[in-house]
Amino acid sequence: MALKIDRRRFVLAGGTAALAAPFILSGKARAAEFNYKFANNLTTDHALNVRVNEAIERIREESGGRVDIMVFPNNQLGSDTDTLSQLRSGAVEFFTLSGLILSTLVPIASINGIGFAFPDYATVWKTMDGDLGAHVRAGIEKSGLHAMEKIFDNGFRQVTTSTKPITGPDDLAGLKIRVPPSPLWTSMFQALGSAPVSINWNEVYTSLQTHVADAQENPLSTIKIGRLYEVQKYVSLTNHMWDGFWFLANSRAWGALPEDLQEIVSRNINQAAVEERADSEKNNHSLRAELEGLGLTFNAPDTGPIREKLRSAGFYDQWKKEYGEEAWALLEQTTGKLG
Ligand code: X2X
Repeated sequence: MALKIDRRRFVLAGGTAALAAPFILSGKARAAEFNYKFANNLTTDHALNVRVNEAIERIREESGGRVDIMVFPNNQLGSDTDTLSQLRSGAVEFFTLSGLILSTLVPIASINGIGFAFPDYATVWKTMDGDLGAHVRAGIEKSGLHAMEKIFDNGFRQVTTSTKPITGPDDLAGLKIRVPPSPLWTSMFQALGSAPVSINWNEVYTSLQTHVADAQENPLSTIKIGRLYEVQKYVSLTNHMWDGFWFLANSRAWGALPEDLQEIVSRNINQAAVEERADSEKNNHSLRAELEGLGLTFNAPDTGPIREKLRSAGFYDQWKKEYGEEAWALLEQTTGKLG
């Protein structure tokens, strides 16, 4: 506050510079004590960016201008893999990342991506806001990163292709499908007999356009913001996996914030996550019609045989071993028996 008044006096004393006063006083121009960067892979119109931007405004106000967070959306600072390195080194202070991609650093973080684990959003939030989520966050904490309590929604993932609709496991066999860089994703589509290729999100559009891959899988909202309807023809509603974004901080940068500022930041970011989840669920109702209008053809296959294929390929047994009995039990606590 004191800083604000001093600056005003200074500016007003400057004669013609008084005209610039309103701009100089605006939050953005004020030099904050903590200037942090937040990177993410989504366009500015995605609900995550909309809600986090609102949170950043509240953080600026509630902290009296001490914390200012600058947003770098749409992989402006590099691919997800590159940005994760920047987060670890402290070149970026905040980053939202899929737990499955984070698993390259924190293996347990991919556990929510187990095929067909969640029947609905209610079960997702019960799990991720409950014991399993806490277990994953404890793992993240040990890796030099800090995760906010509430995970943001990416969504239930659906398969798109340029070649044919997926009606059952036979259509997945041999399919050149792009998956994000993560052992769980590759393992799952290998178990389904597909030919998965690991590609970061910022190269997905081009890889589909040039047929490096014929297919990919993502939630409808992400298919829309990535304009994938321009390079894909079919959407098959497989709901094969739920994926979310952890809001991560570099631990040193997080630790540098005094406790009162940590409280302001985490409360507001967690609020943004809860709001974004609601936006996302609401948007899902209209997205199918919207994407049909943009030229995509939808089908809803019986997913039982796809799930059976995963089971018989030993997918569930293998990943239960990877994560260990304790974590698997935490997952099944809310989802019921898997595999
Ligand atoms: O890379 C993807 O497909 C995306 C955008 O869904 C994630 O961030 C995991």
